[in-house]
Amino acid sequence: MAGINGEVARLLYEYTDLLKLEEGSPQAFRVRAYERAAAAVRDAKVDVAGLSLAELQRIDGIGKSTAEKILEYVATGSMAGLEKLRAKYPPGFVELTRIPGVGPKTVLLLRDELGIDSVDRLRDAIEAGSLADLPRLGAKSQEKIAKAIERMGLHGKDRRTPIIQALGVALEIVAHLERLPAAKHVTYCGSLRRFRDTIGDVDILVAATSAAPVMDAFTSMPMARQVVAKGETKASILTAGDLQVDLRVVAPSEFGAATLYFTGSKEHNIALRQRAIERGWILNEYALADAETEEVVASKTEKAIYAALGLPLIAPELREGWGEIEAAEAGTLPRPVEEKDIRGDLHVHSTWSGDGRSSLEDMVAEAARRGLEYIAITEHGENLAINGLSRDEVRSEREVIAGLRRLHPQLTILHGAELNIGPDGSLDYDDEFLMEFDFCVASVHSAFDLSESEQTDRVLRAIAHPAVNVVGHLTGRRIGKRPGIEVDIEAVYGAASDTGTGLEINCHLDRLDVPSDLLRLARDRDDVTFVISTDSHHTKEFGNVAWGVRNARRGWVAKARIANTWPRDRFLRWVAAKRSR
Ligand code: DGT
Ligand code: CA
Ligand code: CA
Ligand code: ZN
Repeated sequence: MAGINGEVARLLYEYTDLLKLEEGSPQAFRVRAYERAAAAVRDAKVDVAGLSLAELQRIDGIGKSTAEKILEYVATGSMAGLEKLRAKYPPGFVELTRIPGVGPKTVLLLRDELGIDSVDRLRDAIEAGSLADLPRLGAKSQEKIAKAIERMGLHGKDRRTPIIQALGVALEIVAHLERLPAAKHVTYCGSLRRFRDTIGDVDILVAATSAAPVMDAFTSMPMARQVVAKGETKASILTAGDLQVDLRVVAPSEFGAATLYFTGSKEHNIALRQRAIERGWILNEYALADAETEEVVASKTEKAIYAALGLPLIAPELREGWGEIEAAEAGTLPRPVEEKDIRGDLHVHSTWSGDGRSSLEDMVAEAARRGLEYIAITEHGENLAINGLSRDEVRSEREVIAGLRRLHPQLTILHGAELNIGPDGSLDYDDEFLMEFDFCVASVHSAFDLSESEQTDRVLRAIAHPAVNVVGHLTGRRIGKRPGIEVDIEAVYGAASDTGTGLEINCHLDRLDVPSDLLRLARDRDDVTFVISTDSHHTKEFGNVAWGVRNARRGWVAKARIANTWPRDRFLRWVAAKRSR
């Protein structure tokens, strides 16, 4: 959806994060109110830009103070309340709060007692041993913090933006520019199109019959807080969230060459240019052309350029210089999975789970409407405090599902559960009860700071259980917020293969878990089976399947290895095989 909702939601989320510091607790009433408001704006069906104070407040979740902030943003391009908190809690300081095990109170203590206002300074202080004097931080917590910093890989200067934020910005800009009559094609390129987890800056490419109106529309967008540069066909802006966006306008006939060039990666481009040179051609952002006569060989589409270079179209997600050109040439690139290949969704919640937001009836109806052939309803297991289902609730839901099967005869509905893998690898309920489910996902939701061998052991123990068909979001990471657990990935792949257990590729944009770099480590093993699941908590989250598909492509996972691309019968045989072990 075009408009400013994404940008406003992001600012409100940022405001929420800073409020947590201000209030000293993530549970404070105001924090939770703004969090709800941010979600309401993100999910709103209308563009909030055109609404009055009263209309805004009519949206469920938006109160008066949020409505005022939105109006202020529309009128002035900023929110004074947010600016105030930003000044009080600068980015380096906020980064400190993202270190697992370091809560708002500790961060304030570090600042007030030791003047620590960035991760780099904290690292120095730990090395110098100066944390030892603090009353509330023992040697053990110091060690824990030091390890967490190392695992997060935070470096002050090269801060990158999580893909969930960058993609939101990019999609809004693309929609905004697509409305211009002069714009023939609009796309985002760069690391975002390659689907990296984190993004340095957003690159937007427009093919237009005339550049000026595109340039003007771009630099005058409400989200453009600052215009960094503006020429005839190139411009850069900073958004209110401090993300840089580069724009490039080209002629429609150059669009293929330009997309290829600006998608990168640099390594991939260099390898392609080398291939061009070997053929007596040059490849740049305008065209693939003869080096001497300058006659254009190909330029309109990426596909035509690859074809001229003797290659099939290589999916953007693979263009990292990791051997994709050699594999394409040898015909060994994985057959890329596409959204239309996905026949089932195997991780679905409803309001039966404490954190579900659409009813079971609505979730099932939406799955049927989307043409899925099978789904697994997987509410949280009882060990997940407030969100899990008791045994009685599980039995009651089973009866409701029996009714829904009659209502949707085309859809195979598995009654499943998302079990919690305990610190020791134990699961919810008991073995007999677990085998009454049709299908189980098991996921880590706790104890993120165990050692690698402890994490590996708990995951392997879950994999060994006959009721566990799939391990959900393997590492538990939240991109930019929480590093994942560390596991011996070879051991996990080995055990998954031995037992016929699948590994989930979770589609949430802030998870993308299994991460693509770990997926790639399995690129030569066709004995490991994956599933792409949305982990939906709301009907509109089924659409996230597109992100899981792209993460799978980036991880070199061939379609054939993804169980929910299989026809229903084959898929059900695979499910049954594990449960009868
Ligand atoms: P990022 O922004 O750090 O997440 O990563 P990218 O890949 O988006 O990098 P960016 O924004 O600097 O440039 C976008 C693309 O433009 C890049 O992937 C390839 C192309 N490009 C940029 N600079 C060069 C260059 O010096 N040589 C070549 N061959 N390509 C370049
Ligand atoms: Ca970029
Ligand atoms: Ca750039
Ligand atoms: Zn879940």
